[in-house]
Amino acid sequence: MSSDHNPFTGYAGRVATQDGLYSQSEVGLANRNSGILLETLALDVTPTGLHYLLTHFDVPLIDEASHRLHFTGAFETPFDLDLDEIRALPQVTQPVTLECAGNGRSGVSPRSHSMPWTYEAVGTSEWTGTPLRPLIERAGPKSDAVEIAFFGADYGFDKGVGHYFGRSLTLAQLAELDVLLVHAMNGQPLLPQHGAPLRLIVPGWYGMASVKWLGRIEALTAPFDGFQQVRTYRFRESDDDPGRPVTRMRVKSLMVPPGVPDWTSRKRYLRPGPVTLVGRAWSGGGVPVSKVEVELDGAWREARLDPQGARYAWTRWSCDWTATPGAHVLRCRATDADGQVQPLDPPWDVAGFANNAAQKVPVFVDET
Ligand SMILES: Nc1nc2c(c(=O)[nH]1)N[C@H]1C(S)=C(S)[C@@H](COP(=O)(O)O)O[C@H]1N2
Ligand SMILES: [Mo]
Repeated sequence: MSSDHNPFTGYAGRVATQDGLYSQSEVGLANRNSGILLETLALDVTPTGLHYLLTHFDVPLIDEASHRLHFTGAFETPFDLDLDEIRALPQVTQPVTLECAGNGRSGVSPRSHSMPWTYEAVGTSEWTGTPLRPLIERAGPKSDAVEIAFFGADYGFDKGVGHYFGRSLTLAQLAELDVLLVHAMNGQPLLPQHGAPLRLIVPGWYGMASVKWLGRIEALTAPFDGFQQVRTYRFRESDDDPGRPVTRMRVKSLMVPPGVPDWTSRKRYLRPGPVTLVGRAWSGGGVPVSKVEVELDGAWREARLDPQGARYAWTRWSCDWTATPGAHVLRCRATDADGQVQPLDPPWDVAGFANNAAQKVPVFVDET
């Protein structure tokens, strides 16, 4: 019997969650959207196949030979470009740290029913492409244009609303941000899951702004009201709060979990004696990290910071510790040049966005 019951309309609200217990749909999301392996935090650049993934709908499989990027809407001179034309423009390669705004969601209680990240939705890649600004200037936003919207080729439903993944930036934001139109990652053409053949990279902002599978850039004469712009990626105190947009990444640090793990619990086992803890720290908006502290044996100790490399890439830190027998919980927290410090407890947000609370790594130190 056919039914006209459409499960995507009449949205009944997100499923309730329970701390520490994950539903089948959350596990399904976690299987599609992998995080980095924290041991790769030892590297400046995350190996391509180990970069985190966040894809809302299905990965569109695009034929690069026929793909075109359309500049449409309120531009004086709309035009199209194919991939060869984009690769013939001035090229830059830049390491950029990308973090998902939902990273840390599992630490926020009650947890929003969505991709249940713990710490690992972050990575750094060397992106190659062309700066976006000259292309926007060439298309020439009309005098009444206020925002530029970026659309991916992926379509799906969220909260009963069907839409192509789309995000916008105001003209003022575009003037400030070093947005790139990229076709390569770590010296190889983009992989399908990372937006092949073309994506945006918005350095210094959470990942949602870096639209994958980019096909259309549209100048708008009114603020963009797309789902991914106004219905989500907003900091909200409660469900009826209109909220404030999520933009720049918050200051954060992570460590490579020391020692060796237990297979299923991932708890760490370490021998007593000297150990060098290492990790990475970053902040948003190109603001450098000024300090990293590690909590060892109940006291916060300042870590060594490597010199900051590229403006939008994370910084390596290290700290020596003499591990003493027993159970310990190691923590690290970063401070940026604007004086922003990571909190020890997760900041509240309905959807669990931008939880930059200090990472906790339980370790057990023993002779045997
Ligand atoms: N078209 C499209 N672009 C997208 C997304 C998406 O689902 N569709 N996810 C965004 C989010 S939320 C993040 S965190 C980054 C993740 O990029 P990655 O999967 O290459 O790490 O892509 C962003 N761009
Ligand atoms: Mo994200």
